[in-house]
Amino acid sequence: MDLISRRSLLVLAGAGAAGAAINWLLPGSAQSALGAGPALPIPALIEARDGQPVTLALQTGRHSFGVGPEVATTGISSGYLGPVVRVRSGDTIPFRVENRLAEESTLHWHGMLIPSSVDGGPHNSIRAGGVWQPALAVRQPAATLWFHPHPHGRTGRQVYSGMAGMMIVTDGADRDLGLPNTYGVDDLPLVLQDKRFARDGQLVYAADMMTLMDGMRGDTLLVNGVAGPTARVPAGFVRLRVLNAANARNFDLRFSDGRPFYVIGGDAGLLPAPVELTGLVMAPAERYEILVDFTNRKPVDLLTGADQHSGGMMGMMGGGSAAGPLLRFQPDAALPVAVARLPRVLVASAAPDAKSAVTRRKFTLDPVMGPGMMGGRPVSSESGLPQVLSINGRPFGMDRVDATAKLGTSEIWEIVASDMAHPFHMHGVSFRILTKDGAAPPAQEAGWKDVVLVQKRAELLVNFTQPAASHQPFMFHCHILEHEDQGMMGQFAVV
Ligand SMILES: [Cu+2]
Repeated sequence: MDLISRRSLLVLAGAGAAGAAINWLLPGSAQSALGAGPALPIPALIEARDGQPVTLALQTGRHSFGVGPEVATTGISSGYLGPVVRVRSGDTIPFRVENRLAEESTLHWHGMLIPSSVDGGPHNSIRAGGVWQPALAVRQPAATLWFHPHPHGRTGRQVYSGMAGMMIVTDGADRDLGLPNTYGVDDLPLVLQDKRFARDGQLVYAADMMTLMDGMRGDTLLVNGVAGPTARVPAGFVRLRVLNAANARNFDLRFSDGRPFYVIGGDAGLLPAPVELTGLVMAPAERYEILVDFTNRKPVDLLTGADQHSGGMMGMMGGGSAAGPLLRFQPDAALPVAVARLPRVLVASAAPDAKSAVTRRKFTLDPVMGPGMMGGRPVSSESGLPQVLSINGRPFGMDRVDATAKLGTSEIWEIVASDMAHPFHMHGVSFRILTKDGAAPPAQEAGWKDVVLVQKRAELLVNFTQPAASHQPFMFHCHILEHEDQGMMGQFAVV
């Protein structure tokens, strides 16, 4: 299949997206040249257009991960994972989310700056068989975002079984920067995950206490839902939109030949200039856009080291996060090179002004201390999980608002992690990292973000631009999903 005919298969909003299963597209037919693994699957692209409905279906399915038989999974308009939805800043997209599961769910738009009424958190529950129709007004700069279920107490299990998709925001200005932007050719989504499989090939989600405390981790590394794929790429600069969609593990990325790569964007948008690195740690839910130079036409593997932050909580666990290759890149001289030089300047951004903050708050991410912690804690009726984790000593309470910010202001939020590193996320906002463990953040984390890996302490300058009524507040939580489900989550209103 050539590139033209493949692109013509891209699913357009309002047409083929009306709830039909979206088939994955494969990047070229001669994929297996050097890599032994399968071709990197490229999710179908939905080009959303102002006012045109986009349907996404939460559904069960079957999927082959490339390491065993086809097994039971879930997906979003797909047997596993979901499409990439590309939206334009300034447009308003009427989404139709169909919950075809046999249980309650939600669909949270992670990183979107939208009011809490359409955020897709636990307060936007969709009953089994139900439909939710939020209109999303896209008013934010170009960025790589994502969407996943966020039901009270069941997020870990639902995301693990396969429901996650990428959202790309374009704003017009990003097209003039000289960045690779041909989807599936030199602009590739990479959804990183780790899974555990039983002997019969079924996905294992172990809800025992040991797993819950360290987070659900696996020994099989996946990219876009398959193990050990190969991506055919042009022999020039290629843009990788990397999403850590794992439940709990941090990825420690580098290339097998040690080549440098260039971070051009973080969670919430592009950086002022490319940041040259040879290694990059990505916490759960973080996104980075990176440019990689394949001009030398040599195949190279993207690797991850072991998760240095695994096994910390109460010292109970012994790790269990595999190191190894994620995928192989095979440069192909037959593919057109659109970008042969590294752009020097990207998007101007002012330094964060800590003096603009109207107040300061402190949140400590912690186990609930006290006797009986492993036995006698209250059990969530939704998840059946003991609520043993907390923020400021209080497990998540759906009816309790933990902070109220004033719309249009900024605050400094100090986040403290006493026991292990926690990836901290806030809904409905972007923030700047002022300090991480007492120092300025590294350049790749100095832009606008919505997730920060807190090892000991971080100070964030948070912009509250979206309204959230107290009966329907935004969430702030640890993005180790088993921690979230066990109570390491709070709620804030913006009024
Ligand atoms: Cu955590």
